Amino acid sequence: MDYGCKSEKNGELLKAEGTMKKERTFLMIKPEGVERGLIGEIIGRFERKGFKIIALKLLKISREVAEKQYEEHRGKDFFEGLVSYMSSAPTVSMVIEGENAIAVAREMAGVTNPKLAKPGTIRGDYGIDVQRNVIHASDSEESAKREISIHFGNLDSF
Ligand code: IDP
Ligand code: MG
Repeated sequence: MDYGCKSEKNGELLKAEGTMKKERTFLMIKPEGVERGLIGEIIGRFERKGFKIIALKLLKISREVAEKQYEEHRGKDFFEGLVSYMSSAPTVSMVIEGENAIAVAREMAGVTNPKLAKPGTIRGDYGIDVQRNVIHASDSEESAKREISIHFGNLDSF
């Protein structure tokens, strides 16, 4: 069965067409999303899509937490700017749960560069530039597990 949610970037995550898998993923509304009053709009999109919010918090994260979050990018030219930016002002972190949550949330976020992201995606609709692209969404099961644990610890009983 084809659920029609394949895309070039996330196709591999959804290649098991017809397999609906209940998952959790980690999302973060970046500082400019909070600053511009987009919290409700963004959370609303995930609620209307049918995802359940498992955990939610608004806070300014430390530089250390931002570095852990983006560990895979350490050494790249944008790393310093990215971790400084992400720890510069409040963000909203959340864990959502639902069918194929990881890949579907990535689809809803859109591709990294807002100029290339499709209209109707969060980045396509609200992103400013590649750093200020409004939202972070985990890119795999492994990342989701790791990122949930960095920001919320053990949520297994929730
Ligand atoms: P993703 O957020 O779509 O998974 P990644 O390549 O994992 O994209 O990059 C993580 C974050 O780092 C991006 O969301 C963006 O904020 C920032 N970033 C990525 N590439 C660049 C760049 O070339 N310049 C500035 N920031 C970048
Ligand atoms: Mg990434």
